[in-house]
Amino acid sequence: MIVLHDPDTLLHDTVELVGAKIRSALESLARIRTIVEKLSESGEHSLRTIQSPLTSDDPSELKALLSIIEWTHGREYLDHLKNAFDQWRVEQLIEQHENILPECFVYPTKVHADPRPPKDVFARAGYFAFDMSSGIMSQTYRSVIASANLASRSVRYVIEFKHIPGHGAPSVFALCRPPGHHCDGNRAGGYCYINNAAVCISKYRSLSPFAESARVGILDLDFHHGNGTQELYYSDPQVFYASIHGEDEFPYYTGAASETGAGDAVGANLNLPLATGSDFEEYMKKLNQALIALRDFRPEFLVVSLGFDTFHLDPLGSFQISTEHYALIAAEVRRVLADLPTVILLEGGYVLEHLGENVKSFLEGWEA
Ligand code: Q9C
Ligand code: ZN
Repeated sequence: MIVLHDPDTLLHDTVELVGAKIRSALESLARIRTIVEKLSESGEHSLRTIQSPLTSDDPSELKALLSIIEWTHGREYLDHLKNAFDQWRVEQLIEQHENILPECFVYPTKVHADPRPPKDVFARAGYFAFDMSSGIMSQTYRSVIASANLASRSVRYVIEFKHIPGHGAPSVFALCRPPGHHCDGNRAGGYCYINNAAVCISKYRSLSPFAESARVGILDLDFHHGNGTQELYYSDPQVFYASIHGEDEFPYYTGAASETGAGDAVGANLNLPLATGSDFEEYMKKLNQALIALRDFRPEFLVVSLGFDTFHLDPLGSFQISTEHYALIAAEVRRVLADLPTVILLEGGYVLEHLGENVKSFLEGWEA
């Protein structure tokens, strides 16, 4: 399996608010470090290092990526991610590792149905975010762009690869960080700043001769519901979103089975919430349901949002999935959908001691 990585994804280093305490975010740079280490020592996977367009000499690369990101993300929001930290820095003397966390969240009122972003940088942070786990530090933008770039490059890889007869369709695994599935294009949240799955879909459509009509499937296997991805494609009949996630868990306001899509897209959104503490057997039933629905949609391209916070020891999850199970999960996805070119994107997963072997197990099951 080809695995794409960019060292720039390690630059972002934030804090989160838990209770009344600020602590380093669970979504840490050590996650990528440990995965890269594990995959390089095993030698079975070809780990390729990609250069971020922010460090490239060719300015057209950045322009091209931004135009793809802007299919689904607001310009003002992206400018905020890029500039918030420096705006604050010129106002006062601060340290490199300090973070911008929201002061005041936006909320609808009778007076302002569609409030505009405020001037104050901490107030803006609350306009462009929905939680306190998604702070902006000096290097956040660099990692966010590197992460989105990995998603975009993965699409090129799977499209350019030859389909070897007798093997499944080409697939690539992108070591994205920060993750993406909680971002809806105008708000950061749940450690996510740019929706990398949406970047894949826009990139795929930009390369497809019948852009908007390309049918795409998304399989979201992170422990948390991908509210951002769901929101972006909720009324898009050409995109099928399927998610298996913890019921009544973060992000709390979405993920119910009753959310099935809007307008022409009714039936193209499938939420399969699982009760707290669900085990592998229960998980596999939902997985099979998701895979059958995706197959019946007849997409031509698949994005897997892959979180390892379904692991039994994960501090943010409650499912009883073990390292060996990831191979079985991957094999099952491949058994049903192997004819689809697939990009796998890293989302969550927070047990540093097991993250590398869990990823390895998944990739082994995928290739078996
Ligand atoms: N006590 C992903 O897995 N809340 N995001 C953390 C910590 C945010 C999870 C609170 C959870 C976000 C990509
Ligand atoms: Zn998650």
